[in-house]
Amino acid sequence: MERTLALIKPDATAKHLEGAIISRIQESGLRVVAMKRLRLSAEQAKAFYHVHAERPFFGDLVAFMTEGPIVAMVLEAEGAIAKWRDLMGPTDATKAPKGTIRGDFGTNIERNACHGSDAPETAAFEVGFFFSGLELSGL
Ligand code: 3AN
Repeated sequence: MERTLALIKPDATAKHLEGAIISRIQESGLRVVAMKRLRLSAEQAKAFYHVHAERPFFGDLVAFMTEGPIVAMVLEAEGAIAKWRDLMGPTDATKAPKGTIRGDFGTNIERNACHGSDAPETAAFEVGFFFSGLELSGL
């Protein structure tokens, strides 16, 4: 069984899309094993996205990710990382097909409704960023 981190981003929580997105996750066969709602500080958002620190969009990304609450989840399934990325669709919501979460609920490459880990190493870092071992045991 594989685990991945999913975030419902501030654009989606502002539009009250949490329920719709969680329904799609559950209908796809991904199991929600942990979940919390929180608002990131700028320091926390910078730490989460540290790999993008040198990119020109970093400041905008941190401002966006801190503008409102997010929902963080750990999803579990065989091939959970790829499964969740398929369900989200491509990063740029303007290019994401209808039927994907970003295609249906996102606005552009930045305001794209959700996040998912892109590899096992990033999933391990990202799950550990939001959830403790205690929160992830016995689920
Ligand atoms: P993904 O989240 O699909 O793995 P990444 O890792 O390439 O995409 O990018 C991380 C986040 O940075 C994206 N979710 C997106 O919100 C933002 N981002 C990526 N590229 C751009 C860009 N050119 N302009 C603005 N934001 C971007």
